[in-house]
Amino acid sequence: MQPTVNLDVNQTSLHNYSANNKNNHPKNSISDVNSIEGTVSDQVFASSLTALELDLIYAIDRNEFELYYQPKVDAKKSLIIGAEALIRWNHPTLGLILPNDFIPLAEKIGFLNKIGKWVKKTACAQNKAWQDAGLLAIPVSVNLSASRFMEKDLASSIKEILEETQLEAQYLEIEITETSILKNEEIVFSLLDELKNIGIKIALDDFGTGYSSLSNLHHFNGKIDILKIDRSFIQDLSIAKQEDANFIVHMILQLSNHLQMDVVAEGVETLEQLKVLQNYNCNTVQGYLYSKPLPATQFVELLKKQRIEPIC
Ligand code: G
Ligand code: MN
Repeated sequence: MQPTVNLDVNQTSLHNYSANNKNNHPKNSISDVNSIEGTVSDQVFASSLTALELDLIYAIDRNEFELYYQPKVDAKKSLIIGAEALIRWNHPTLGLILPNDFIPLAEKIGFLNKIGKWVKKTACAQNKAWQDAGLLAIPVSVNLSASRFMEKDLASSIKEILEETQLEAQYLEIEITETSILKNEEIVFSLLDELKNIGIKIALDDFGTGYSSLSNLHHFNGKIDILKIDRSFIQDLSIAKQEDANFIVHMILQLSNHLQMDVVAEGVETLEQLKVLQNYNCNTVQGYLYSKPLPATQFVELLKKQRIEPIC
């Protein structure tokens, strides 16, 4: 049985990692970890999984997931005003695996719900711990995949996590992609209302990449608080050549201003990009120019300083 995913890791170690490795898993494993929802026979189910998928099932119990945090910055004041929590998988033999390489697998084996809950709970508990330690109080955002919208318990599960971790709702933000919204508008709308009632802010992630985005945006008036301009537009910003990207970003900023939505420019990597954004009055940015996503132990050092300058 060969893993079928294209992993951005050492391929040799991946191929050496045969399905026989599952003998290393604890006995009665699948029932024990209680991770798979549904009534499929454990054995049949287990034998249909790749080695990597099996590993995924154990990753939470083995403490292999980790959240990294990337600051959102007020570039005018050089202040950290938020953070995005991003999941990473520290695989015991394959090393660091990025979400694009395992979230689709998790979705396939019905494990996304569980990972989603782990992410929210960990981000909320971490944020609360930072606040309790007297550090800067900032909202931390988590990413929600399209399929999570189809699950009925989402709002109540978020409420539960907030209660459990004692984090105030204003310090949790949810990032959703516009494509996921366009797919199931009705369900999404009622969910957005529920989340709004809890007091959570909603950001539209990768904005500009879905086709009908601009014309549809006014439908989300009052439902979406923040637009995150996709990094593909930011990458093309230029002072010398006022090309399409400048125009599109300027237009998104004007529109969001009109709709009273805040804007975050994501993937800002250069001072030139920052300059163009600031010329258009966009001061909230996220990207390598300030910081890569960092493990909690390193992010806390940024939080202590509160201020952050571009890395030049
Ligand atoms: O889709 P979303 O915006 O949630 O994706 C966040 C991803 O973008 C993370 O994996 C993060 O590592 C990556 N990222 C963050 N800042 C930058 C940046 O400045 N440039 C690029 N190329 N990627 C970035
Ligand atoms: Mn995001």
